[in-house]
Amino acid sequence: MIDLRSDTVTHPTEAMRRAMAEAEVGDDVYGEDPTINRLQETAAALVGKEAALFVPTGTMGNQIAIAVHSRPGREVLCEARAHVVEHEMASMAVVSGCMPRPIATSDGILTAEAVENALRPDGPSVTRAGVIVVENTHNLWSGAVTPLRAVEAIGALARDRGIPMHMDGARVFNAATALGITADRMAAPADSIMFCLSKGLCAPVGSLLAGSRPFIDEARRWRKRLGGGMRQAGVLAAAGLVALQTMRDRLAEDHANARLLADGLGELRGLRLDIPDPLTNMVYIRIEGPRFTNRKVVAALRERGVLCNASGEARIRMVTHHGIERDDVQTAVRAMGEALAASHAS
Ligand code: TLP
Repeated sequence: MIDLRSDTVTHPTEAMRRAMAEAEVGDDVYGEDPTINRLQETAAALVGKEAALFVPTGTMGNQIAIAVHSRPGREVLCEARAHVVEHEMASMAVVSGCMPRPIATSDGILTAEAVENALRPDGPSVTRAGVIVVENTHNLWSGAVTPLRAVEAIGALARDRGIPMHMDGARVFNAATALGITADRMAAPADSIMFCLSKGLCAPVGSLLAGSRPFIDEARRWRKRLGGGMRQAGVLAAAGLVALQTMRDRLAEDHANARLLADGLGELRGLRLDIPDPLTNMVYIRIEGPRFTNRKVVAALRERGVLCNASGEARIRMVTHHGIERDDVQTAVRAMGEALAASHAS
């Protein structure tokens, strides 16, 4: 099977498995797991923050950030298709008592101007802003990259208004790779950043939340509150360290393959690419014509050995990652041509 459903389907490498087997461990609730401590220090340095916290998932990292930065009765300003709105099970409402203020864009790139327009002057019947969340890369916008300048402008606005800014950097290394900059520059304007080890970096489990030391001290309490206090999880952190050391440099291959995929799909009739020239590792397409549904095409692709996800808004998402080679991309494009023909015939 050529599995293009997500970069989350990647498996740990041999080096990760060896590191996991040999990891030194301790009880991390007591702060005594040396491998986790090393991962946290490494992660903090990579994104240029004082401290970092190992969390089981990106969702938990984002939601802890919202809980620490905001408070009940406040708004979370974010792009309208942000993961914190679309895929985190209404956590911001359930866990933090916040509601989203989704900001619609035409390309997934949040600008300071758009955020400023969404901020309302304070008054007796106005809900206050609790935190601004910038997602980079932006999953539901074909892995769009918010340019550094835009992130810096939002950061300046946030500071000016005294509103914390969090970056959902699940794929921040993809963003940094696409822009040819380091992740610490991308993270600098944000008060906190979450990034995932278990996507394009191929670790089996885990994400990091990074920020100032007082922020991380509070985040650690929230992690425990949510049941995320892990014990000898150094076995997982060991894979994460290998992921950070060995897997960042190859993300450009995934981007090149996504571009190849977009180019191939772009030549087929019966579909439209959301963004014809993706910058990172995601391609979103829409199936054209009333006779096709994205689910039907996804099922026809599965029969041909290609897995991808039907997404909302009648779209299909395809994600490139470690283990997907150029040949697989070409096979997937051929399969899509056949799937469209088969869906048309049925
Ligand atoms: N994204 C997953 C699904 O939840 C959609 C995927 O397959 O892409 N932020 C962003 C931008 C994400 O894309 C994801 C996961 C998360 C946060 C949450 O990470 P996890 O899955 O570790 O909770």
